[in-house]
Amino acid sequence: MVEWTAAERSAVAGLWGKISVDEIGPQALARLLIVSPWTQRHFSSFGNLSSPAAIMGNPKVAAHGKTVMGALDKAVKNMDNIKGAYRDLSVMHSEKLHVDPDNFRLLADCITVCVAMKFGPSGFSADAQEAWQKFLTAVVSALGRQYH
Ligand code: HEG
Repeated sequence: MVEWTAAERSAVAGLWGKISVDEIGPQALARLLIVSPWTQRHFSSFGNLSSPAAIMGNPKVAAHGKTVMGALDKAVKNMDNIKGAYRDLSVMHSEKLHVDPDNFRLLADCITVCVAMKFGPSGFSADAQEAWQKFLTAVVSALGRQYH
């Protein structure tokens, strides 16, 4: 189980309270599909992903980005049992969707980049980044659990 300091808990909760899932979710998923194009293979039913502009303007990418980002709320609310909170999601990604677990880390990094661009040096201090990346690492690990 991950241990959290009071400062880390408050940094994660504070950042999460400021994040718009509807803004950052679509940006982060679009960024993943552009920066790591092999991830597009999971989204062949989403229509046009032929260029960065197409990906950023694709409504199915935007909708799924909101779904994925919205799922982080469960981890924020269960910081002491993120593995338990994501048990079913891990099984689904492993056994049904066959997503390579390396891709969870890549998406987490895209989320961090988008959060950093949004809040800048004052809102996303090094302290806040430390707590946030620790949080996302726990999320990535929990999602990867079914693969271990
Ligand atoms: Mg996944 C579905 C969360 C990374 C590919 N993902 C979902 C769903 C959630 C979710 C909540 C909907 C579950 C449901 O319908 O019951 N995904 C989620 C998180 C993260 C993640 C929290 C990492 C932070 N997903 C991820 C990555 C890929 C991927 C990296 C592929 C590169 N997810 C994927 C696909 C689906 C979901 C293909 C099904 C989409 C659909 O058919 O609508």
